[in-house]
Amino acid sequence: MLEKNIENMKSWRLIVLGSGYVGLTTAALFATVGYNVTAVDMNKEIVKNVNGGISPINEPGLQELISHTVQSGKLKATVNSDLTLNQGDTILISVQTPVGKNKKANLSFLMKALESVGKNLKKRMLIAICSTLPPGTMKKEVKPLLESLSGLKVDTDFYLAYVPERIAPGKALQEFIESPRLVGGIGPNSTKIAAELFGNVCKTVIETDATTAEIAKTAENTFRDVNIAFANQLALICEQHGADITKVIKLANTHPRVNIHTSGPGVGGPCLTKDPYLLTHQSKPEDYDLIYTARKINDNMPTHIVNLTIQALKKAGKDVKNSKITILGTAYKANIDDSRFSPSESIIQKIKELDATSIVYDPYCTNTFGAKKATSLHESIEGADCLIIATDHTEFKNLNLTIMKQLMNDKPAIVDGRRILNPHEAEDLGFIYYGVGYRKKEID
Ligand code: SAJ
Repeated sequence: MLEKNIENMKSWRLIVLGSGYVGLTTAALFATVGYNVTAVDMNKEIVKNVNGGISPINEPGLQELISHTVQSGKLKATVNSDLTLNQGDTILISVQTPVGKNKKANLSFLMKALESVGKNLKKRMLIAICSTLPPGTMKKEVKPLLESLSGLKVDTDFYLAYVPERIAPGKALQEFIESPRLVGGIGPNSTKIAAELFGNVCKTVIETDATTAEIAKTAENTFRDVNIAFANQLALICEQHGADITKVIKLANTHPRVNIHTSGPGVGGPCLTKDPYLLTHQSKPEDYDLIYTARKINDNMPTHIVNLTIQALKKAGKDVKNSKITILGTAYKANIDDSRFSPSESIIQKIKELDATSIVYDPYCTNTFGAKKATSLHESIEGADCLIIATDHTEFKNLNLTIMKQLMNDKPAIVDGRRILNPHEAEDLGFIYYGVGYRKKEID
């Protein structure tokens, strides 16, 4: 029976539940390799755009795939999920699993999706969940719910697997195809059939069980978060000793088994700020204090940036109150238009509380977190007392310091949260330069 299922796989109708940036990437790629795909979302605007051949998100290459597959009839979108689910052979679930204010996973979107899936579950269907999950969710929640709603048995009547996404904004298509894809089934048949399906798009598929895949997925970003927290603490140590974090990390990383990440103004984005909480869901902070402490260290970096700003302005003989502070970048990382959970939000908020004037420039993002928006770098810098570099966009790496010096107020200050400028060049030109993990040595 399983062999027969796999043989007919290419004729399967795929339903992708949740058409955010993961769901749409999934839908467009499966449609491109020849599957009939229906992307489902409750947001009518997304559905309208996709059916018009327009990508609702700005992801390199996705626009072309969507317009091509919609035109060829392989991809369509709908808001009508119950009717659609009935017609599917495989349902891929990629709804959001955010963490709430209490730092616990909010699985309500997933549960709602599973209820419709469970009611429409037919024999031999494959259900693959791609959303990030707290460990144990597949076994303890998804499996029992689907079995009880459908009256069918997993791994014999229908197939169920956890296939976490591993794609980063800005390179989603390439990473979907090239990053090894973990496939953790609830039972060996489920693993095998889901691995076959994903092998049609992903170059490498690694078979495992659902719980191991859940832990591995959340461990990846938690590892990065803890590593960055370590780099951020090292940065503070460097500041204390008048050393430079960029040199320290470069030297330490010449050790063949050391790979310290980069310090900065804090950690943003939808992945690293969330996955540590999913990994430790249902535990007390004291049970896994390394992970929680790392989150706290990274969350505290925007405050450190603001403290450096206060110090820099003080050195210039200026009060923060009524100073004009320019923030370069609201995107959470370089060269993307995504500002979700960006450290800039907290920096801007704190500057406001200090009664300073804040102005923001970002070549990609429209979000200003309530600060005034400048439409050009020139406009943002003119008359500024201090410049905070919050995002390492390529445009900011090529700043012309001589021109900036002419545009800014007397005794201009720079707080380099990304360490993209040359401190010596800035200091030689007369800037008061502060950077994360950098303190000018008094004696060489
Ligand atoms: N950051 C640092 N120091 C570093 C690396 C990142 O401060 O050394 C900051 C970034 O500026 C950003 C945040 O951390 O604010 C997150 O950065 P990220 O590069 O990890 O970017 P994300 O959040 O887009 O992470 C995604 C993740 N992908 C998935 O969850 C599927 C992550 O696992 C990838 O490693 C990353 O993209 C990537 O490589 O682009």
